[in-house]
Amino acid sequence: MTATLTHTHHAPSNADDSVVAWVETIAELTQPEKIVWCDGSEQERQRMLDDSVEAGTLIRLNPAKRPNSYLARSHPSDVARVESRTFICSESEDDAGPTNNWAPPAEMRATLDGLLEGAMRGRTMYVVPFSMGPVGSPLARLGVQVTDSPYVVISTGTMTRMGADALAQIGPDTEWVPAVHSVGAPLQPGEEDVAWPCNDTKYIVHYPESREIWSYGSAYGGNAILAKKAFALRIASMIGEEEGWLAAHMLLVKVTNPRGRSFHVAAGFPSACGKTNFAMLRPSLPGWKVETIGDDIAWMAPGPDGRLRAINPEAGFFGVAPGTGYSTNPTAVEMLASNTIFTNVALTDDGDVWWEGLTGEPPAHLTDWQGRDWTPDSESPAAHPNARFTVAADQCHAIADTWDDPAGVPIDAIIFGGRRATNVPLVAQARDWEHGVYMGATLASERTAAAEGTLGELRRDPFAMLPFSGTHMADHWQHWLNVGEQLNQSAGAPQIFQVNWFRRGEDGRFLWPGFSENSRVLAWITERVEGRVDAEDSTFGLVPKDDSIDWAAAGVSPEDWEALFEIDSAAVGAEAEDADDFLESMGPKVPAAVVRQHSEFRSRL
Ligand code: OXD
Ligand code: MN
Repeated sequence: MTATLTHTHHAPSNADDSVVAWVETIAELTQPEKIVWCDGSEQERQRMLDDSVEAGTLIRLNPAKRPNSYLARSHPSDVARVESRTFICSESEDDAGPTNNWAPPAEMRATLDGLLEGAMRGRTMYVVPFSMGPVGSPLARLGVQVTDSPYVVISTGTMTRMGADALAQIGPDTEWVPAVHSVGAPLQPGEEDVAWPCNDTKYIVHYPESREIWSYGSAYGGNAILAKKAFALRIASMIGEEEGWLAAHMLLVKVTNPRGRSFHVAAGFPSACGKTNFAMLRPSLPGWKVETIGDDIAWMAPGPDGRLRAINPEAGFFGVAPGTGYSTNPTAVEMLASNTIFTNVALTDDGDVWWEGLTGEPPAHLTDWQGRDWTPDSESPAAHPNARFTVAADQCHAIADTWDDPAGVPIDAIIFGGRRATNVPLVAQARDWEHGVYMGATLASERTAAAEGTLGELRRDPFAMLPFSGTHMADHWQHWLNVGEQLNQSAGAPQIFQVNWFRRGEDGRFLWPGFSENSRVLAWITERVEGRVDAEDSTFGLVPKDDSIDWAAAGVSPEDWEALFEIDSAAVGAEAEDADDFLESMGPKVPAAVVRQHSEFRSRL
């Protein structure tokens, strides 16, 4: 046992004792062959990439086509976040609430100790310090992940500010989040490794009181890159509720109108509803500019001036590849031209990558995400529907100059959206903050491939945080109401809106073209913020009036434009009843303000 511990003597001399002691405890439990402290340097990254190619975890893509880029193929059983194996183990079950899996923390600790005992045998344990948010920003938070997956180290190196600078921020009095990760596949002496080690048993566990994360059995995305969903959303939502700020599953953009005035907008959509496409929107509207700040997570805190200021705590994009193409998101396609890790996309015969939606025509032959021959006649898609790209934020040429401003950006508008074939209008503005919180609380969307479950099924996804809230969902709503009270309307507190790009006609056609045409809706939103255009009240909120959106220029017919706002009282009524059940299922903590907004919604019907 002590043999493993000698390795921690290689801890950087400035590593805080609290980190060193924790690393030793985890090493004692998991018994790695060696321990490596990551410094985040280019050389370290290149060495790990080269080693991963040698080990078969990564395939080097053709450097003439895709310089410095790699393909990973996961185990076919390890392809998405596993919400059914994700736990919030608060002392009291009520603090996790009805939307989270819960187990008594002592019981869970015993289970995980059993699984993790010797789990890293034969492997290297990497110590990965990281900062969420610009290093040293007052809004940033620190964490340290240990992991036995080089793929996870490489990914965390892209998705966070990882390495020596982050470690140097941790002193004796610094709070930092410890995150333990093992793929759960120890190697016996002489045993050959596999390309994607993982375990059929999976746990992604959060302890709110001690702010710890423990993950076992998966190397995929949010299950394993713990800085992202586990820290920046689940643990951060707990910290935010205590400290008075918001951890939101939201993209961030800077929008500049033809008069040169800029706005910052945060937008929350459930997973795989096009957040990255929206974050990199190329406006069809002449003279407008949209620049990217983040595509997945926003941390937002009320400032002393009564405005809400936001940072993107991440440093890269872990986006869904299928559906990212020249016609839907040319900025992303250009961003992925080099320095990218792809996971579960298809390989072309000349060593490049392809996925459904990248181009109109698929190549005549590919190797699919599982390494099998593929032709356009094949029955299954060439790329897994949840295939991903991992790329640094500064690869995006639409990145805003303020994207890593340590002070954050002031938010002018907050948008909620989902994938809704029916009922929900193209856009509606909340009458006030409380109404906006109601919009967020009752948000629903059709299920996508980013998580397990039946595709297309409608599910409530309040604040797009259903899989990501570390607290009782109703407490989360109350917290939003509380934060709203600290904001100052006259100083420019954000207005709240709801959008739906996905409404379909009776024939199943999308009624709105989406993508670059969404700039028309975004422009309307900023004009509402400025008070330049009128709106009219409707069941869902304030909707555009007098053709203040030029829908004809977007190629939409007058009938379709009307259908985008149509209210089928029977269908909306049925949905309101479903919302009754949903609010009921949240239990007695549902804020009175949300109940009041719901009955107001019903009475307007
Ligand atoms: C993501 C998700 O990966 O929401 O961003 O699933
Ligand atoms: Mn997400």
